[in-house]
Amino acid sequence: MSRKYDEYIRDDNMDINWFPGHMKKTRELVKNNLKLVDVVVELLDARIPLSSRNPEIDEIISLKPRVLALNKVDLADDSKTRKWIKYYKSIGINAIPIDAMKGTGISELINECKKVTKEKMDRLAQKGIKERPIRMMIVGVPNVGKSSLINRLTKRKSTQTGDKPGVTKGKQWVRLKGNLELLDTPGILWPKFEDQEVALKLAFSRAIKDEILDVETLALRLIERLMEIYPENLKNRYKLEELSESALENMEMIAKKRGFIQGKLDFDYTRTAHTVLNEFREGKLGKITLETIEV
Ligand SMILES: Nc1nc2c(ncn2[C@@H]2O[C@H](COP(=O)(O)OP(=O)(O)O)[C@@H](O)[C@H]2O)c(=O)[nH]1
Ligand SMILES: [Mg+2]
Repeated sequence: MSRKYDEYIRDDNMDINWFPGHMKKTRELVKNNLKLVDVVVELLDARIPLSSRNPEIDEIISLKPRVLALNKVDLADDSKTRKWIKYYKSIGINAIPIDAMKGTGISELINECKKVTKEKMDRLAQKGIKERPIRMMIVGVPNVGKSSLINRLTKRKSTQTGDKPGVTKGKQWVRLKGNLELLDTPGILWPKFEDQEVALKLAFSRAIKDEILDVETLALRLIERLMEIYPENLKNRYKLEELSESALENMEMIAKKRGFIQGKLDFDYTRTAHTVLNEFREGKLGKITLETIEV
C-alpha cells in the first residue's frame, strides 16, 4: 500500500478510458454515494475553473447542499480568483479558495460545510434524532486535488485505496475534527474533454495525458496563450527581451536561453517543451489563471 503519489495521479488521469458506458456507471456510483452524505464539496482548479468542471455536475449533485472549492490558489492569479469568487457569489454560491497542499482555506471550507448543512442538522435535532456527524464527500475531475484535500483533512500521507472513477466499494468514513465525517474515497468525474479548448487546458494542467498532442505542440499552444495573456511572465521567466509573434520562435529563444541546443541550430524542442509545461504546472512561470470571468 505504499504506492507513490505519482502512481495515484497516473491512475486516475491516464489509465481511465471515459467511454460513455463508463461515464454512466461513474455517475450512478457518485449518485449512490451522494445519498449517504449531507454535503458535497465540488473541487475545481482555480487556474481553469471552467475546464475543470464536470459538464453534468449540477444534474448529478442536484439539490444536495454543496460547497464549491477553488483549489490550487497558490498557482492561480489572485485578482482573477477574486473575480471568480465574486461571480459565484452573484449566482448565490459561496466559493472557497483553498490550497490543499499547504492547508490554506481549509477551516473556511469546513465552516462553509457546516453552514450549508445547519438547517438540515437543526431539523434532525428538532425531530429528536440523536446528533450525528455531518457527512461529506469530495467530487471533481482528475487532478483537481481530491486526494490531496482528503489527505489534508485526514492528515494522512497518502490515500489508502487506489482511486477509481466514482467511488470504490470498500468505502470508509474518516472522522474529522468538528463533528464531521468524510468519505475517504472521492467521486472522480469526467471533464468536458470533447471540447478541444477544454482538453488543451486540462492537458496543460496535467489533468489528461500529454499524449493528446505531442508534447512540443502542447507546449507551443501553452506559449501562444501565455504570449496573449501573460507575456511578462514568459519574458521574465526566460529572460527574453522581446517576444516574437511566433510561438515557435519564442520556444527557440527559450531553448537557446536554457542551452537546450546542440550544434548551431539544433534545438531540443522536446526538452524545451517539457521544461515550459513543468514550469507552468509548478507555478514557476508565476501565478497564472487561464480562464477569466468579467463581473
Ligand atoms: N500547488 C498546488 N498543487 C496541488 C494542490 N492540490 C493538489 N496539488 C497537486 O496537484 C496534483 C494532483 O493532485 P491530486 O490530489 O492527486 O488530485 P486528484 O486527481 O484530484 O486526486 C498533485 O501533483 C498535487 O500535488 C494545491 O492546492 N496547490
Ligand atoms: Mg486522486
